[in-house]
Amino acid sequence: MNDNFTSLKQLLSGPIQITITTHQKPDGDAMGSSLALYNYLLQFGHRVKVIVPTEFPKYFNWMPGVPEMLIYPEVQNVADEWIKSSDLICCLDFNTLSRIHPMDEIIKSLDKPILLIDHHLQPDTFQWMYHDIAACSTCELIYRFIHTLHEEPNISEQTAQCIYTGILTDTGNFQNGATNRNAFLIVGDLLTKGLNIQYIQEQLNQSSTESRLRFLGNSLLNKMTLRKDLGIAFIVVDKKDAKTYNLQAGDTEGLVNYPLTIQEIQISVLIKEEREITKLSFRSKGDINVNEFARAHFEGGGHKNAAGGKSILPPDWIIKKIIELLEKEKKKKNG
Ligand SMILES: [Mn+2]
Repeated sequence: MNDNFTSLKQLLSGPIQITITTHQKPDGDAMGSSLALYNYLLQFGHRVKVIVPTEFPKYFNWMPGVPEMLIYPEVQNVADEWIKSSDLICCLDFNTLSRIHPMDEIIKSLDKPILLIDHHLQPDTFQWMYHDIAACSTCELIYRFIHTLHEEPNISEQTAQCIYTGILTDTGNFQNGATNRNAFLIVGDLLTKGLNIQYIQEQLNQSSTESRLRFLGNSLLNKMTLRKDLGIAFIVVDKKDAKTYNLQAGDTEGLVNYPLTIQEIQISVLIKEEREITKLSFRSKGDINVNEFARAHFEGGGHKNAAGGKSILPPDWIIKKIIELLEKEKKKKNG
C-alpha cells in the first residue's frame, strides 16, 4: 500500500464533487463501504453520490443513504453528467474497472483522479491505492482510511452501521477465513458510536421471504450434487428456479456456503444460469485456492477462499469440466 496520501488530502481539503462506485450486484461489503464513505464525506460539505452499476438486493434498502443512491442503467444521463463534473472517483471493493460495466466506459474516457479502496487480489493501478488483501473487508479499509484522513474521525451511527454491515457479511458473521483481529477491534469501537447489532441482524438476516426460504430448501434437497471423492459439491440454479421462486437480486446469497458444512466437502460451487451467461461462485476451506482456479479456468477471481467466475457453457458442461480438471490434478498429485 503506498502511503502518499498528501495530494489526496489536499484535494479533499475544500468542498469538491465526488462519485463513489462499487462492483456489479453489490453485496454487503460493497454497499457498506460505499455508503460508509458517503455518509462520512458528507459532513465536510462535499457533494457526494454513490452510483452503482447494477441494481442491489432489497434487503439493503434500510441502509442510510440508499434513497439518494443512483442505479446507473436507470438514470444513465444524470449519472454521466454527475461523473463528468466530479473531481474524484472512489472505486470501492473491486480491483478492475470491468467490474463496474457498463459504468467503466465513461470512467475510462474521462481520466479523472481515482482512489481505489479494496482488498481483492491483484488490483489494477490507480492514482491512489488504499489496498490490503489482509483486510477482512473493504469496510475495514474504510475505517482505517478515515483514520488516515483524520486522527480522530467523527463516525456517526449511520457510518458505523454501514461499516459493520460490510465486516459482518464479508467475514460470514465472523466465521470465515477473512475474519481477523481488526474485525473485532473495529466493531468494538463502533459499539461506542451507537451501533445496534440486533437492529442490523433484524434487517439483514430476519427480513427474508417465504419463497426465498423454500428456494433454499429446494436447492439443497434437489439441486445439490456431491463428489465426496474429490471433495467438491455443486448447486445449480437454473432459469426455471428463477421463475418458480420469483428470484430477486441477492436471493442466492449465502447458498454456496451450505455444502461446506459437510465434513468431506472442501470446495463448493454455485452455478447460476443467467440470460446469456452462466455465473459461478466458488467457496473453499483452508488452503484450497479458488481464486487461482477461477482465474485460470473461468475468467474470474476474488479471494483465496471465495471467488467468482463466468462461462458460456451450460451448467452440466461446467460440472463436467471442473470434475475433469480436479481428476487431472488428483492424478498428477498421486503421480
Ligand atoms: Mn469485500
